[in-house]
Amino acid sequence: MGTALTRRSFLKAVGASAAAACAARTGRAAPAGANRPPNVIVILCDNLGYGDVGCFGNTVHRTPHIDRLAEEGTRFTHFYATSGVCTPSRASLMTGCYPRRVSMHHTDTGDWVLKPIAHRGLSPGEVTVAEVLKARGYATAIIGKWHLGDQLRFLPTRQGFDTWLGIPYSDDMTARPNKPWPPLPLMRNEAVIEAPADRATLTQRYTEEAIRVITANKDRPFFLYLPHATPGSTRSPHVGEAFRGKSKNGTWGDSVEELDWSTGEILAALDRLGLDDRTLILWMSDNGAPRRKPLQGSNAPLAGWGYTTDEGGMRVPCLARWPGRVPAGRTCTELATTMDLLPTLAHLAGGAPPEDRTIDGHDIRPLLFGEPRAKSPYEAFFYYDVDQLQAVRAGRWKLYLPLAKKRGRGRKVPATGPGLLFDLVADVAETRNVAADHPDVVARLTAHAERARQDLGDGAARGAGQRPPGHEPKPTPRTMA
Ligand SMILES: [Ca+2]
Repeated sequence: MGTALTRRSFLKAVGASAAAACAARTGRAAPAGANRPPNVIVILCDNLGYGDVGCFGNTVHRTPHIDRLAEEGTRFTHFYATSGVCTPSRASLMTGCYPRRVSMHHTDTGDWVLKPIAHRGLSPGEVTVAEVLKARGYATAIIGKWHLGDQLRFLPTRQGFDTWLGIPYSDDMTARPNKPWPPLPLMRNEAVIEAPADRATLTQRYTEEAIRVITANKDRPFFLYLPHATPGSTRSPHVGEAFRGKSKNGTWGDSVEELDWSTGEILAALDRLGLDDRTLILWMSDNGAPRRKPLQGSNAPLAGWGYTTDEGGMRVPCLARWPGRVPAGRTCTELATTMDLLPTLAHLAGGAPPEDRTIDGHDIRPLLFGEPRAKSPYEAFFYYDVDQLQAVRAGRWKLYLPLAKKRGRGRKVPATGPGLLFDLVADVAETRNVAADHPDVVARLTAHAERARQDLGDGAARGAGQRPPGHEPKPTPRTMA
């Protein structure tokens, strides 16, 4: 209860100042856009790999609209999701914290992602980026996949979002033998409006809804979180009829090209409504492309696949566009992460992240705005596979830790010795282990890892800085009324 009370007082405090700011805005006619906090659109693709779009080197998928974000904005080439899979990755984007900090690194049964009718959810006591922005007077909407708890009290409508159209978990979690799961529910706020959801039409309907939300809120700041269903977790992505069979890379390529179309529709709407120069678009993926036979997605030139702590599993493509504010045609090679969204957007909205708790992310406005000599605020970044700390990065170096029992499908590392050290700048594909040449670097990164173990925990050992998850003792399925 203590956490929830603190959260309420935080929201009350920032809400009061936002209300005052609103009154000041409406009381006097200011020039359009002057000092107005930006609209924010976060487009999150699901399982789309580092090498899946043209502006990150893909030569097969046609992605002119996403590439336009790079031409008119900044590419972040050392940008990380905090996990190789959905639930923990999204928990970080929402809270600005490592998954273990908010205990969303695994489910009650030790699975990596939440399944339907889950006991666990993101604690209602956590403060989401939607709540921070709502308290600053933003309209807030989520269109797409939530995956932070499917029980009523864990839904996005209870975590700062005014409206929701989308699915509560992954699109491959459908009714099946031996699982008492309901038909895949499409939700409008807290009601199921379609089950099973017609997955092939989701990207198109999400896009239409996004344009409705943008249009309805064109005169006030809005936060639109658009976590797409695709390419997603199904063996063959569900694609709209207009895009099926149109790419040169099967349904995976079709879905990437449909996502590109969607991005183009949103850009056209912003242009039509005159919102270009007051809208920040952040485009990214929640984790790398998983390994499939035959091959589908691409994490090139990074090594490894989604669902692991390899670079290809957790380093994702990221683009930022805000004409006049975010430099156009620039590449940022500094380390940044999805945890930076909450603190950065809080400051852009004239607020601040919650101060009564640890937030792992940083305000990266200097990187976003391309300030000369701006550096990554990260001393170190930690790679967890479910509950196990497997690697640490500091500056250009990544150390895969020696582990007696390494879990998951990632890179094999000797159980003893210093671990494997790679220079991610000079050796992007991690082909040369240079641990023997740099014992000082190994020692420094090993010390960082030890601090993470104390603070965030490792395996069954709880970290001193972990906060509890939400728990629903009697979970129910989301079904049609
Ligand atoms: Ca995912």
